[in-house]
Amino acid sequence: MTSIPRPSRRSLFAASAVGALALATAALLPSTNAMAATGCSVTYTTNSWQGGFTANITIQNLGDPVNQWTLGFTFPNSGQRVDQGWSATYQQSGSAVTAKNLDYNGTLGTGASTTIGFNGSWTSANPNPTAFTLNGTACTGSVPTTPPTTPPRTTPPPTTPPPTTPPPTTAPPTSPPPTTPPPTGTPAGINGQLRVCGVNLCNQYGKPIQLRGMSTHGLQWFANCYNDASLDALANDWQADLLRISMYVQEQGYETNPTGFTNQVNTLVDKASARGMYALIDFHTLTPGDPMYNLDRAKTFFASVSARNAGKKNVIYEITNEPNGVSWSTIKNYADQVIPVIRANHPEAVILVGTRGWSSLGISESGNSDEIVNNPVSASNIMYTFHFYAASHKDNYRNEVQRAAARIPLFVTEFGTVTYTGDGAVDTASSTAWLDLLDRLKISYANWTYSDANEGSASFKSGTCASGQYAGTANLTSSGNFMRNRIRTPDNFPTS
Ligand code: IDC
Repeated sequence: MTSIPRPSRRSLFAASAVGALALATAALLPSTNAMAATGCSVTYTTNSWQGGFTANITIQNLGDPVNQWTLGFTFPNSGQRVDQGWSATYQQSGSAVTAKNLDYNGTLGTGASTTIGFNGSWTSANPNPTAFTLNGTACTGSVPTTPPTTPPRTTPPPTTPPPTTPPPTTAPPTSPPPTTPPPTGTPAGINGQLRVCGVNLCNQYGKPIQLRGMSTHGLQWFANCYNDASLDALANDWQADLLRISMYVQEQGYETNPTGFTNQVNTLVDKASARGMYALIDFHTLTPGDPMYNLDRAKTFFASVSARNAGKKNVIYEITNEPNGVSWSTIKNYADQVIPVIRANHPEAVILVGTRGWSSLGISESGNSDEIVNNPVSASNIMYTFHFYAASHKDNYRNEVQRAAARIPLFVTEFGTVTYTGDGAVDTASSTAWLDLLDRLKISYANWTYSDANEGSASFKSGTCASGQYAGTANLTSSGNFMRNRIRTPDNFPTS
């Protein structure tokens, strides 16, 4: 998304020149670009904190259909700024802001709406703008009492006359691209929207389930391992329920190209969704271990991906991978700030919170789960993460996981069959003991890694991703063989 230049004489001039050009062009374009007198209706909601905010803007076209649009509004306070936007290209001159459609959301039929948003900053106060224009027409329209002309996505047209009350469908998708439901019979198709129930993860029927799947390696290094062929193999040959999408923040990751990595994550969410897998979005912090170092990046990233994926039932958010060298109260403080950013856009999604000592529930830094039980994150529908490497972490870790699992909801978002270095031989006895325990407790897991990295934890032999041959066992490492055998056994998800 465009970064916004600070106002100057030059940018003011440039912006008004562009505005004048747009007006002149509109007069020459077909009538589909003109707004009818009834105009538009805009809903602008914000989630604000000291100095910053996230804004979501739903634009409804109440006039003739358009195939491109520009929304205009003015901030009431001079210290308010757009910093990073999504689903539109933003420009700001002084207090005046315009947001222009992107390719995929330019077309708005009569009654159709679209949602865009941005992260902003403020200095003295943060009142919402109240007057909006769409293609120059004031948005004074009220929301029509009839449902939008686009049909609700899941309900086929009724054969009997429609009831007089609007159908009790879910809210219209808040962000593009349009969400298609996961395919029938797939893990996401069967289980639908997940919810934390007590210490378990429950499916749409309120029954505890366990998801079993794989984690990507760092997207910045192994992008060539994540494509239609590899994800077909994961969904169909491995029968995996879950893809964890590991987006490193440092080490040449997100911080070097926020837009590029955000898009890469969204593309993989779509590929997992199309195959009926759950998509776990991992904000892969590691070094530095203090999640607060990445707080602003986390807010920006999660505001964007949660708005973009809000219509999906198969998306889970992991807000920090492995905090280390910091207290539980620091992690909790981070969680208390990041969770509301996601909830503002995607209220029903399950959110996963990392724990102290590289997500060891504190054990690797001489603590235990009591610190979480005594001071839990103040949000519902969340789970705590636990990570282990089977050749390094054994009985004392297993005992604490068993103890913690009775008291707090756990999700193993990452584990290895090898040592914590990510390399070495598979410890089959310890890996088996771990997975038997997780199966018994119905704790979901993702294995590190579904990649061809040259290290013992990788599932594929080096060079596999270049060859494009993922299905079957020919290119698997020992770890890959072990994990494929564990994951592809039947799930038997409850369906009522
Ligand atoms: C490791 C990778 C390795 C890479 C390194 C870089 O396997 O190829 O060079 O990260 O930081 C974790 C981390 C995970 C580690 C993994 C293995 O979440 O990023 O991946 N590990 O060391 N925690 C415990 C182990």
